[in-house]
Amino acid sequence: SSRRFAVTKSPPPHAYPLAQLAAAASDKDKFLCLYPQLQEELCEWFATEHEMTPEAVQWIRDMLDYNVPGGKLNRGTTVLAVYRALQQGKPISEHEYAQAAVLGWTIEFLQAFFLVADDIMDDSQTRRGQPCWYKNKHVNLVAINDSFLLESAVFCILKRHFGNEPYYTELLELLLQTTQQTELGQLLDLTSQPQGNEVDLNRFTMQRYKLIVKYKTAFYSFYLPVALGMILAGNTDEASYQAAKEILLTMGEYFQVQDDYLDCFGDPSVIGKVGTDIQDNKCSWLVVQALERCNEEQKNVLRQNYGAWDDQKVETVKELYRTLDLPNIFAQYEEDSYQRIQKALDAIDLPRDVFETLLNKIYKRSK
Ligand code: DMA
Ligand code: MG
Ligand code: MG
Ligand code: MG
Repeated sequence: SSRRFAVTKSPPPHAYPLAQLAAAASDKDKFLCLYPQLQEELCEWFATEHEMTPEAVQWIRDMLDYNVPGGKLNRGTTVLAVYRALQQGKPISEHEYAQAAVLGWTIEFLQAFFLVADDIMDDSQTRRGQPCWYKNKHVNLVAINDSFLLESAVFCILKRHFGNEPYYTELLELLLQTTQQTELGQLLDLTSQPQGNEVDLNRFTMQRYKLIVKYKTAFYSFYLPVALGMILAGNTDEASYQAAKEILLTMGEYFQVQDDYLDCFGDPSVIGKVGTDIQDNKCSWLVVQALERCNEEQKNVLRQNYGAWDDQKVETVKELYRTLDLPNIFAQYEEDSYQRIQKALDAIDLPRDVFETLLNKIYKRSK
């Protein structure tokens, strides 16, 4: 209608690197082909439309390189895999690959936003084998604003590459909703213990745990990439989104249980980060499991040692976990989850290989 006006007009995207895409051997390589273009487009946009100085543009360029492309890229490449699976053999043009990759990058930018902020809130030291962004002397709390910029970049990319598509609003609303769900999850995670008081072990229940991880991890890590791929492939059947969501949230829970296990028992040189869950007083899967198996004396050990930045106390908690056989309990949980998810897959009529590939990427992961 005549009341609508464009608040911002995105210039059209640069030409996609089609020859490079055609030559790339793997999905991951195809995916990586698009990153330099997205970085360039953002920097150009900030410089021309928003008058950013060369110094500010350089800051953003470096900040993106530091925080966006260095992860496993599982979430982003899943969009490609889902999109391909839903074509059911129909050949995909390099242009369509490029579009799917760009959409995948929106999740990687969103993830970078969550991680930069998460590391500040969790008092973490390292991420992806390097100091957390905020730990750099020249960055410090500028990282808070950088995390906001990473989030807003998601929506610049989306508008520029999908703004004219009929399904733009669906993509936009899904990304907005998922961002909010993740932030709510972070709230539950960060407030699972009241600040400054003695540790209240009664709050570490499986019920609370499941709610935290559904919101802070499962929506954005598992449902989002698959749902974006489905929207891009033109799936408009609401029931199939519901069916996918149910199974993907289960996978997301399993993934966060692994993250919690690795936080305590993983090899920092492999997972690229040093664990902080015990120090941070987190409602981790391990502490919930421990409490279900503790006698009163062991409960007291937890009460006196959990939630402190004290290496000796942290070691005492880890020892208790070993005494309670948690590494084996975890291995059993991992096996059970795998079987449970496989079974749920028998009942779904979406392309099974999408979910299987996802599941096999995370099953028994060490990072
Ligand atoms: C992960 O929580 C959730 C988000 C939204 C980043 P976490 O703090 O356990 O993640 P990590 O172990 O990677 O710091
Ligand atoms: Mg963290
Ligand atoms: Mg956290
Ligand atoms: Mg963790």
